[in-house]
Amino acid sequence: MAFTLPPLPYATNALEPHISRRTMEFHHGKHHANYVNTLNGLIEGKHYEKLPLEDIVRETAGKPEERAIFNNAAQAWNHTFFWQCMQPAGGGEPRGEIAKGLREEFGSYSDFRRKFIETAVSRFGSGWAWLVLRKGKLAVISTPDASNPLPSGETPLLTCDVWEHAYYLDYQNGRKAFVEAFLDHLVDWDHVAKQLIEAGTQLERAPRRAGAGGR
Ligand code: MN3
Repeated sequence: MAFTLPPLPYATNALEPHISRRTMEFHHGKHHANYVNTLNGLIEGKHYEKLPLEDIVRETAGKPEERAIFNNAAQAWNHTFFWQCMQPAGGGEPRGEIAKGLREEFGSYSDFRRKFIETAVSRFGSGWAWLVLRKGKLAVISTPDASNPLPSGETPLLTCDVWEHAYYLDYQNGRKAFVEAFLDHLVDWDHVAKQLIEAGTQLERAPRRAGAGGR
C-alpha cells in the first residue's frame, strides 16, 4: 500500500501573513509530496510497504544502505507532524499541563521561547527544531537534515522546519524572524498537549530548587 500525501489541516492561505500561500503551495504541494512519492518508489516490493511510516523511520535509522528510504520516510513524517503543529491565530504562551511543564523545565515560557529560537537558529544547514518528551521531562533539541527524535525513543511534541525552503520565500535568510513568527502566531498548543496525553506520561515534577530557573 502506497503512502499518500495527507491534506493540509487548513487552507494554503490560512497561515498568512506569517507563512504565505505561495510557501505552503511549494512546501506541501512540491516538497512534502516529493518525499512521499520518492518513498513509495524506494519501498516498492520491499517489506517496508507493510509498515507504518514511524516503523520505517525507526528501522532504517542509522543504516547507511537504507539512507534514502530513511531520509524520505522521516521527511514525510516530519512534514505531516509540522503541519499539525500549526494553526491560524495560534502561538503565544500555552495553558495547562504543558505550560506548567515549560515553566518547571525552562524557568518560564519566555526562557523556553528563547531556548527554542536559539536552538533553531544555531542548527547549521538544514534540519528541525523540536520540543520533545525525554524520560518524563521536556527538552528542546534540533536534528540535522531529515533526522527526527523517533529512533532515540523521545516523544516529539512540537517541531519547526528550519530548512530554507520553509521560510526563504517569506523571510529570505531571516530564519530567526520565521521561528519567532512560528512561536508567537502559529503554534497549536492543543496539538502539543494531545501528544503529551497520548504518550501517557505524566510530566515528572522537577525537585524544588532554590531560585526558580536556576541551572
Ligand atoms: Mn520542509
